[in-house]
Amino acid sequence: MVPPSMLFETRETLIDDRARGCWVSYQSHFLSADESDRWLRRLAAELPFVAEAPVIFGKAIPVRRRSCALGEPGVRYRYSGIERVAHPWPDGFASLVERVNRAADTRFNFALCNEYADGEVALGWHSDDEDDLVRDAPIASLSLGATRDFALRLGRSGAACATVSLAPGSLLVMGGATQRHYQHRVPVRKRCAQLRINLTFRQMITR
Ligand SMILES: O=C(O)CCC(=O)C(=O)O
Repeated sequence: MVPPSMLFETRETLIDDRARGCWVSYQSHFLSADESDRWLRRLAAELPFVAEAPVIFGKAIPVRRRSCALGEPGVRYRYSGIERVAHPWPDGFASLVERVNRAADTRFNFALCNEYADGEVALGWHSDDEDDLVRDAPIASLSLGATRDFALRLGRSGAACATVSLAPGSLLVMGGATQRHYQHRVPVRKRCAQLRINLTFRQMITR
């Protein structure tokens, strides 16, 4: 499949790994500043965020990051010992989902929302490769609020091969086999004092 980055000039290609069938594209101004601000304020006020306690080596470790899930009725996502069942898309959200669908050339039925209160809240290296996800479906990541770095690396160890500062209103899309070959993370940025909300739109298997 041709990466969307090849089709739209406003997108930047961060990874175009044809040998492995992986690509990552980035669009800095997917939403206008005004839209992005409005969604940040609304989602911060309305979403039912709950604290995360991922299970690491069999033990639940509470972290400051909070999350919640949005999506179609009954869709759920299990990852790191956590289960998130989708709350309905908020009022007025359908047109935004439609825009994200068009940008990624797919139809998402779920979004995991992560809240980063400030730059101390981070997310370690991982791949989104759980059994609940449709294999090799794209994942589209919409960022609102504080700009935070997002790093990708090939394999499960070593240094980042690509890093991008995710601006408010930006859309990053990871496609093809990216989750099978690459990991990503949002590192700590101690000087960042602002709130960020990130939504990763996903295609979940419905049973
Ligand atoms: O916050 C981000 O930009 C990335 C979120 C992420 O990696 C995830 O939800 O799996």
